[in-house]
Amino acid sequence: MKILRLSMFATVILTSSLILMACNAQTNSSKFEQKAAAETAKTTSVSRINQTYQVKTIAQVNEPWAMAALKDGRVLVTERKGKLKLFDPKTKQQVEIKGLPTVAYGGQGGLGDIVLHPQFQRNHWFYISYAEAGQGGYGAVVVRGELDLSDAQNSQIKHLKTIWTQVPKVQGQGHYSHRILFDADEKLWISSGERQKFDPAQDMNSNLGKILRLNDDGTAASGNPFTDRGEIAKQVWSLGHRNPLGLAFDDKSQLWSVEMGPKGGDELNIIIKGENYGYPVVSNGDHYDGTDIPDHDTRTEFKAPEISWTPVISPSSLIFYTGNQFPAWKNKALIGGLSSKAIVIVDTEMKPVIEVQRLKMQQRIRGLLEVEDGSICVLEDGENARLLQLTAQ
Ligand SMILES: [Ca+2]
Ligand SMILES: [Ca+2]
Repeated sequence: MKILRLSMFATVILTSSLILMACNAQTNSSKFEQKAAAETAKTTSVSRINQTYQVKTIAQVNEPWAMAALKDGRVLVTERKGKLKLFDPKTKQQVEIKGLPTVAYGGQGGLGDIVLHPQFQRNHWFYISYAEAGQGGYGAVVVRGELDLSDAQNSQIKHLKTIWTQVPKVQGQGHYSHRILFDADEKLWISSGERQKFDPAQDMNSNLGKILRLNDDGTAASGNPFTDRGEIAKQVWSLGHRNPLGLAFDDKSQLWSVEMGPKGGDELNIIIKGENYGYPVVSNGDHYDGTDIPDHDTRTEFKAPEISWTPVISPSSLIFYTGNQFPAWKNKALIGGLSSKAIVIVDTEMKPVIEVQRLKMQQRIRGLLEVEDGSICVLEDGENARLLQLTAQ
């Protein structure tokens, strides 16, 4: 009886399959589409990860932009209106650092990124980027200073010196980018946005729309690819960028950048010496007014992104996770997302590079920072934002 039931069941399945096959006897193209979809589903299910995590709130911050970690676990946070705060995630105590310069707050501008010099323990040097007003309009600068935390009641910054300036200053207060990062050789990397002016990204007399490689005093580093093209070009490592808001090295010391696309076409790029990333000539997105920008695959002389997003994620920041609290994220790219209100996890070792997990954060995410114990500090965007900490469950 049992056998009979099973065979009847098998017959039913077989019959349904035949009916399905009959229903699907359409054009060849739809078969190919189904096959492609099945393969995508297979890849996605194989590569998808589901790392668990807990979210803790450390503090309330106002229009924060970036973070840097001290060796003792405390975290520096910049706020766009020109404040620098120091938080202790353990005690939740906070101190405001004194002596900040005047910044051009407005639009996307204000106080921006912060990094510590690789020899910070010895020289106490730190670097901040911010928007300043001047002849011609606005532009980002990078300033080096000394961070004096010796008096806990009177923490301050001293001996500020401007070591780099966006050239030229232009009207408008968008697309500064001004992400800064040190590499293992103590070279200073700056992402410089095209300031919503498009063509400067292809103009070697401007450092807008470029990724730059400098010495720690702001002079152009030796070994850069355009040293024979004038003083500004000496700073340039790569060109044709739009608004690259995230810069990070992977575990093989390869530099990556996330770039906010126009309408569509957010990009994660692998950054290669001397390459042209195509903006504004090509983009997988199009202009906001609906004007077409040819896609990357129409012009192979420009370096195409390793992965691009339409609909967009609005990438604000990028880190590669190196710690042990979240094993499934080890050596993967974590991208903060503004409009996507997410943290997007990308496996850059897969070919092609693939998104493997998306953390729904309910709020626009502005900044990411891995700290000493392998937990991850997360900055929400805007007023009344929270400084969060992701820890293992
Ligand atoms: Ca591009
Ligand atoms: Ca396009």
